[in-house]
Amino acid sequence: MTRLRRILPLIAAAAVAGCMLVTLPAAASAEVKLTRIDRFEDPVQTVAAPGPSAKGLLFVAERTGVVKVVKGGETVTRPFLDISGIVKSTDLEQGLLSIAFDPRYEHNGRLYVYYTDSSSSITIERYVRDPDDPLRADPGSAETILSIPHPASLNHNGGDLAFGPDRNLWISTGDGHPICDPPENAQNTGSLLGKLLRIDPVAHGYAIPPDNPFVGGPGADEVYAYGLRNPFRFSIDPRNGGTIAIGDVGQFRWEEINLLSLADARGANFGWDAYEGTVPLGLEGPCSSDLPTPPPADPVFPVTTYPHAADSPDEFSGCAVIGGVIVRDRRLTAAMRGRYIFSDHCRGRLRGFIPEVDPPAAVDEHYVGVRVDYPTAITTGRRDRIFVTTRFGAVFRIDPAHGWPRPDAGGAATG
Ligand SMILES: [Ca+2]
Ligand SMILES: [Ca+2]
Ligand SMILES: [Ca+2]
Repeated sequence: MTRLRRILPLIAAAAVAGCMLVTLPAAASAEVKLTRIDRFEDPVQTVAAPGPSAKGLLFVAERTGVVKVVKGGETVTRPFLDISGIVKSTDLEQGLLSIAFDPRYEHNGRLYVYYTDSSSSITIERYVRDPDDPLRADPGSAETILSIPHPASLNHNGGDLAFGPDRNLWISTGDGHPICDPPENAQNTGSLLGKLLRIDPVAHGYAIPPDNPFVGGPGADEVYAYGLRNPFRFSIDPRNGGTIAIGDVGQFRWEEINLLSLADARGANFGWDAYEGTVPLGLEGPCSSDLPTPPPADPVFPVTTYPHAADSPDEFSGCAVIGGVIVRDRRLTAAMRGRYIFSDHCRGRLRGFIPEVDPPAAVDEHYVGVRVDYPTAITTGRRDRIFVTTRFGAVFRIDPAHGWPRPDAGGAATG
């Protein structure tokens, strides 16, 4: 999200002007509406934890390093976890960026946090729930799982965390530089920057899944896919063996969504920095002193891209893609279910397409009728509810626009 360097002053100025917190109502034709859960301080992600002990709980990560829990619609005053003392700063793209709960959370109480530490390294750390209090993590349980030195601390820190249906922990990292990736981290399979990583957290530290693509040969064993610029948000839909969708933030021209089955993503090269979107990056302008990147032999191009500057008011455009999720909430209309929805940090309109993986394609892409101000994440919680987290505080749930249950919702009892 390099352009946040330019965007944030604009955001700050607009906030001063008092015009930041307006959320437009759903359009008359919208199939969904937004229900506000609560307000938080610079929230980055909203997730649920599995298991009976976390039933009815919603966890909201704030960029300062605080994780709050919402119970029964009320935000609990005492934080679930507070690591603000070790999160170095929230300048530009730093801070606590993501959290993920272990699929076996009910039994092991483990959760993982992704943040930038006092030396600006990308840090993945594990905490354990307080055995006597499901509304609190034990701050003394911290264990660093992975630390990745980061050369340009303010930009391209990634990063997202998610467990896949394989029960491994998937991690997205930025390329480590504001523009043009001068060290060619993204194309270097020996670097952990500009990557999709896949590790198996064990009792202490992590193991390498033996079927990771670079095990037994050149390339870091943690790497599952490469050629990413700043994959700020990705998600894994568990159906059919797993589908991964990665929103990779572009440089000056193109934002992109990449979509693949987990099997096809193995060893995939998403193209950066030979390509921005589907366009060769070239060595003009600010990249004129960069080294040329040989075009990858077999790059995986995005299923959809959108430009920074739109030629028409109806065209999707923006500054930094916010990758989302495939809709599975059975309360929503048949037209919404199975659709992948995403947004843009600056424009905030939610957009969706039908994801196809064989071959990868984005079909029937259009707006879904709602927008928010400065989204930071679109995530799936319990019962497949979808949450939209926004920069200036509001967290929303996506609900049916016309009441519930809908006649075509099927399986209404799941709600
Ligand atoms: Ca470069
Ligand atoms: Ca290797
Ligand atoms: Ca790409």
